[in-house]
Amino acid sequence: MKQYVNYINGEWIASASGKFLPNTNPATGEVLAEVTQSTAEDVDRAVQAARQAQKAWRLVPAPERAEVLYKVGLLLKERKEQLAQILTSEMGKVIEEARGEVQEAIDMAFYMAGEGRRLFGDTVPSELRDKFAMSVRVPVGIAGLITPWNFPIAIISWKSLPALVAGNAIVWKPASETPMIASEFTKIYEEAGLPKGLINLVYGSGSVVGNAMVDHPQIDLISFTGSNEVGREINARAGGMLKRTSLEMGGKNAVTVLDDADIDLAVDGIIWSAYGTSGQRCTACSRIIVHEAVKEELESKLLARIAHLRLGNGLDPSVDVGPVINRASLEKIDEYVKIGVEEGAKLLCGGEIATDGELGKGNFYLPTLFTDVKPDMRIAKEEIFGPVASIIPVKSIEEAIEVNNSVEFGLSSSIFTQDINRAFRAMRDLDTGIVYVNAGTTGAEIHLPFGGTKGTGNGHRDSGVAALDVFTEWRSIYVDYSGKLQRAQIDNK
Ligand code: UN1
Repeated sequence: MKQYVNYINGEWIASASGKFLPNTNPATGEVLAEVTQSTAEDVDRAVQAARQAQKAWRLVPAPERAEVLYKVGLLLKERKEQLAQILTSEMGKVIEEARGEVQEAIDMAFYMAGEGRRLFGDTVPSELRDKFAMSVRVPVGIAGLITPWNFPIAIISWKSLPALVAGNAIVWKPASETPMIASEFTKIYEEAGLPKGLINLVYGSGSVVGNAMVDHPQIDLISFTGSNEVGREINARAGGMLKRTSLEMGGKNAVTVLDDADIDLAVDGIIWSAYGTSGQRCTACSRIIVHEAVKEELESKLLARIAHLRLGNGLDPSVDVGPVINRASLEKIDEYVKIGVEEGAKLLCGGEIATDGELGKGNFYLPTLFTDVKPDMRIAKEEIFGPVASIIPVKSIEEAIEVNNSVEFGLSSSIFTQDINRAFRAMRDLDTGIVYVNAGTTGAEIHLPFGGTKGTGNGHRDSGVAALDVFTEWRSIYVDYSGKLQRAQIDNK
């Protein structure tokens, strides 16, 4: 059985704990590998390595740091297919989506490599004579990255690439469910010539490794993507230490379909964003807010499409919907469906664990659609993270926006309309970090900020130039070449 071990200070090494846990394929139940389970001591070793390495790295000119990122991009591109296969086998998403996800990491690598020659600050005129004023970005130091299994290569690329180009070192805890792709990504950094100690991969649980990272006084910031519950705990623990945290948590994203919408296009957008990745995207559409005038048409067209979705192993290119990540997740989804039925929502299709033939070996849930859902039902408010969507009928755009904004999350929203005035109102009033017009709720591109409002985050963003704000401090610099003491706000007034 292949064993996956940590990468600390440029060495591949198992934890002294001696403990290993199996990694399974969610489509087949097959055990793929065993993974070392680390301790707080491993985290400390990783931090010491990172600290040492960062001392030199911060002095390497950013364009030179970026050379490594370009190589990372090239290696990712070269290995796109191999990485996608690994990703699908341990995470379950269908192969076409896995390729798309690797592409997201490739795009991010080249984009952030370009930042090596930008990392823009401001130069501004000083209010005093013979004085120069500017701001520059400086690295924060050691970045602790805690990443989820649903986008196991894209999300680490959003975090690690800006961290490194800005001159930081990294301690990374990937999700326990996706150790193989984490190892491959780390190997790519190694092969691209990243000096040892700058990325340290530490496998293990959130309660041991994650907490040790959050509590470690020499980790300067934590960038986390995952559940709301864990994000809150990280924030509370880190807050006491005044440690910077960048948190990207859940969503309860809605597609709004107005009465003037192109319904066939809306159906395409909903099917892709509600059932793609088996609904396991933070950006997945789990609410469909529809104008009552087009509700029936939308329902029947959605049902016709759902009936043709093929469940199965994501490595089979004819499959549309893969498994969900594990048994616990499958049970949670099923629990929510039962809650929905009890709350009085009308189940239109699905609503069951799929057990037919080969599907019984994996964690498959039938694509599920509820209708006549009320905005205050639990299935309309809480994140389910599975292939379950709820239709909520409304009477107007005003009501649609109100329903969209009524949840505690604020990641993504979408509106289908052909009326430019309504589209612009929605762009102004939908209170999410990402808004789509005439497209589903998924499909963010890497050069814009990714993140959300309210319970989705804490004001920071992944990806885009905004990611640099997480991984840098601003330093404002004043150079006085007048040869005398000049007092700002006083001597020039
Ligand atoms: C996530 O679900 O956490 O916009 C990331 C999208 C993808 C990224 C999703 N590009 O759906």
